Amino acid sequence: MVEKIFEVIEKEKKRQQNTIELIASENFVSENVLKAQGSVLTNKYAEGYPKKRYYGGCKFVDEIEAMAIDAATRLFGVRYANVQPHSGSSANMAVYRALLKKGDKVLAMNLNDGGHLTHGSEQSFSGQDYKFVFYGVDKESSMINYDEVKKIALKEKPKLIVAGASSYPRKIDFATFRDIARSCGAYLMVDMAHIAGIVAAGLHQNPCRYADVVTSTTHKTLRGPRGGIILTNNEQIIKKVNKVIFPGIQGGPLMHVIAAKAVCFEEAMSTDFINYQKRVVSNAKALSDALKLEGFKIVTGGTDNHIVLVDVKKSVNLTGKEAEEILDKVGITCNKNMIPYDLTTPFITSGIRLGTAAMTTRGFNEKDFKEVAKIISACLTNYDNKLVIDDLKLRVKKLCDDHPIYKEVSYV
Ligand code: DSN
Repeated sequence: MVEKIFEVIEKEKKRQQNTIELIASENFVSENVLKAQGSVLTNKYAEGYPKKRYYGGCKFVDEIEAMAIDAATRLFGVRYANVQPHSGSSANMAVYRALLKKGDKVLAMNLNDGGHLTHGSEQSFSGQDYKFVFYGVDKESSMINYDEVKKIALKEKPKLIVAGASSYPRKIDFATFRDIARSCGAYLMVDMAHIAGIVAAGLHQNPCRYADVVTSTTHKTLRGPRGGIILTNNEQIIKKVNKVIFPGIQGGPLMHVIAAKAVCFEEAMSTDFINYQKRVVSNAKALSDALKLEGFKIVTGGTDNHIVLVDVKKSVNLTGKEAEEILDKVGITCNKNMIPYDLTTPFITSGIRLGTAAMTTRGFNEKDFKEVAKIISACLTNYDNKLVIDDLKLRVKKLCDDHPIYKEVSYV
């Protein structure tokens, strides 16, 4: 059985190496992040916070967590950080529990227009425990209409407004969200999970300057281990959040993951990382422009971040589900995604969401993404032509071979 596990890990390693990864929420971590996460820290229990633990032997993990907190606060220019959330979902749950009572009203972006399950879906604890009302995007531009958000906020008077999205390809104006929240007496929470790396690099307005509290995952554009963080400048909020995370909703922190988060925060302060994020954004524009040249309809007409949302229904008369499955056959991985005013369901969808963070880590440049656009176009219009598909597989393989993920892979 153990051998089998390592065999399958080996297969997954090859799958990652031999496919073009366009899932916008994935990335490839550095070897140091992998090393920290695969370390002996996984053996240690450390309920509590640095210097206030419920177990002995925490001298070194205290150092690790203190370094992670310090690096997170320096990276995002914020006073307080909780680095223990196991995921973005538990980070969001902690903030809701810290600021709200069950049944309180929250205003967030609806899922179809780019929101997230934990922003009020009835399938998630969020929609079950709190009364969510929603803003969406403009029917014409598919962009957030801030006047409309304000109108809804003034009418609904929510206790909390959530800004942030998982499939919105444009900049979000957090300063305006702050003004809207103030105008109706609501807290503002920003979930910056998708764009955290772009924020860290100074290429997007930093929500920590405007929001009462900011949550994020650490593994998307930020390129760290899987996990969550919570950031705030408000001492009262961090005190409440800390109590909710532990003992409220989590037990022992994952110290190996916290060490890997610390490594990622430090990496994100480097010039290399800033240049990487510049390439993530310019590569997304190149991919979007090249797809437009191929005749594809891009939701919002383009992108300001790492995401390109493609309306495959209007472009090539396929559902998102079909497009995802067809692309998978030539070695391109992406996910079907609802688009604004979609008439289908989340299992079918009219769109696919593409992201440039992972392949930019592998060294893809604008030319490579133009080639990716051509492969996507040929694939989605010739999916029943075996000769074309075989040729596209070779083109995908060449791009992958030219851009290895890791030089040293003995740790898996
Ligand atoms: N699953 C993540 C995404 O793909 O955006 C969000 O949780």
